Amino acid sequence: MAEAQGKLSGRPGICFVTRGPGATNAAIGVHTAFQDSTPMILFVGQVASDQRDREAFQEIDYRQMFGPGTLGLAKWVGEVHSAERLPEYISRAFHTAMQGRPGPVVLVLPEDMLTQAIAAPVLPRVEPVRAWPAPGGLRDLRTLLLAAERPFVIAGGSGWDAEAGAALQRFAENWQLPVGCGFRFQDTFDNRHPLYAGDVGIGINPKLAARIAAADLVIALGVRLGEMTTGGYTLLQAPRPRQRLVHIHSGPEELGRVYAADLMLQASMACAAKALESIAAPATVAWAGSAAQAHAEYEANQLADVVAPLDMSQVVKTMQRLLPPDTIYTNGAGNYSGWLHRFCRYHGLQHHGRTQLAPTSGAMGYGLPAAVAAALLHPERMVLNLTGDGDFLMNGQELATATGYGARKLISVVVDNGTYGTIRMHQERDYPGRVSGSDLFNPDFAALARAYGWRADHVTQTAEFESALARAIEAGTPTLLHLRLSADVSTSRTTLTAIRDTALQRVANGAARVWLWLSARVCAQRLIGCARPCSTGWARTWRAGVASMRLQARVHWVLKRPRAGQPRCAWWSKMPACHSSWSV
Ligand SMILES: Cc1ncc(C[n+]2csc(CCOP(=O)(O)OP(=O)(O)O)c2C)c(N)n1
Ligand SMILES: [Mg+2]
Repeated sequence: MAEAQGKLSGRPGICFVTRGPGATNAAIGVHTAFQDSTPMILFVGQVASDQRDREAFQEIDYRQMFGPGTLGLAKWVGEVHSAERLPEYISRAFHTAMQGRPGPVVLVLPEDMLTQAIAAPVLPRVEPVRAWPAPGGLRDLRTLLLAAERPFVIAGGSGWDAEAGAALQRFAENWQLPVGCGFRFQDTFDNRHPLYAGDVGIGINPKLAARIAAADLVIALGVRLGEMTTGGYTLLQAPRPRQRLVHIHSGPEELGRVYAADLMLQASMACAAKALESIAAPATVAWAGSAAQAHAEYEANQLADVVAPLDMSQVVKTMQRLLPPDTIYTNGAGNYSGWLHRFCRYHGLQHHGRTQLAPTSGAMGYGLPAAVAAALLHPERMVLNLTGDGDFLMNGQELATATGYGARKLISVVVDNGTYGTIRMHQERDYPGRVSGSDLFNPDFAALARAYGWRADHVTQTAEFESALARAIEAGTPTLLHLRLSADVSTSRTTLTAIRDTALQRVANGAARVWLWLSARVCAQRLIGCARPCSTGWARTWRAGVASMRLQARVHWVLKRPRAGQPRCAWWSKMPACHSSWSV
């Protein structure tokens, strides 16, 4: 919830937890804030100073646990030993959380320090110091743009405000640049704008992926260029992409961290876009028309085959049709989120601020608490949480928080497919037909929600969704919609059956190849009258070679038993044991 508040407000969300189990419980939120560059401060209790290092009750060394910042949890961990210095530490925590690349800070509060009475000064409200891009860098960027033929902008990350969102749009318009949004930062650029090309994340539109791969200049604006935004570092090859790369980011430590960009500019996003819109554009650009084509491909990707009885693309489109434009959408992790990413059109920061709360860390359980936080922070706005069944079960108890604190315009749509569908998808793809631990044994989510004081409805067919959602909006009280979806409907593009069939085909093809190879060798060996079935050219490594020999000899032995008196290939059995997957 604190992370979501940080995302929505741009100022640190505040979270207080007890020591030990409280801190470990909060770790997933800290990690989420780190990967999303969200300002957040976690205050953690600590054992009294005179008990330290005894592994006293619930004691943990939080500097070891959460720090240092380079390891990917907290940006900074401070431990306050004197109550007199609390203002200094808290002021630093706010500055650190908001400045440079925003992120989470952990402040540790030993028990004895908490009861001291002090007369420390109250420090002024912290406003983050912001960095503008260097003017020389802007000139270089202009030169790169003028030399480009197929430029592309990927925008996202944190630290934006409404003005910066509007400035980004003007920059794109001035230069007619196609713009994609980084993974789970889809609200950075208005998805309805004719220059919008789509989201650059999991399940990316293949045409968009091809466009980025074929670009000759990529301007990464605010995004970290992580694994999800770069298609596993393939759209932009690490460390030296094929495309020319301009990387603009608020954290100097992110610049050059993975990519050797052609131009790197350190700037806060609130300033960067305003600087970019001041770069003078020529009357015409070499790539005129390509942005319109990119947008047409985005629109074409909005079309999908009809799925019966429950069509998730229609569910998302119905949501957008019925819900007000400033609705905040939240989700966690799971294949279900793919429908939201593909079909929800976020409106751009200049219109309603952030409207997408979603973890780039892929933390399941994020969406519901984020939605509760959003509903309490913005009681005038609708908040819609789309969640998987596995995802919901991670933090479903937050229904009580919503009820207890009087959230109203809050809807949670649970996509119940009875499985950790993402994991099942991977199982079918790599080990077809071998399902392991991915089934879920779900409650009646609607009944569960009613027990928490929520309204609830079941939906099993596309046609039922619209009226159920309309009732939820009308009700003005938290409502859970329990959607039952066939587990076979794996993603917005394919089914489990198709994934399994393809994988089985691959396995069959592989087996056929091995069989042909073995048969060919056996035939060759018969032809040349060789007693040894295994001679040369087998596998590259010793272990694989040993394994293939054993396999070949075994198959030979089973299928082509040698004639009496003829020496059988027994020497292979003297080979050392082999532990490769080829073992037979
Ligand atoms: C806290 C956490 N645990 C585990 C994972 C790994 N994981 C990613 S998606 C997923 C399954 C999601 O299941 P569900 O919410 O039912 O969505 P579905 O894929 O079925 O649509 C899992 C286990 C994760 N991302 N986060
Ligand atoms: Mg599921």
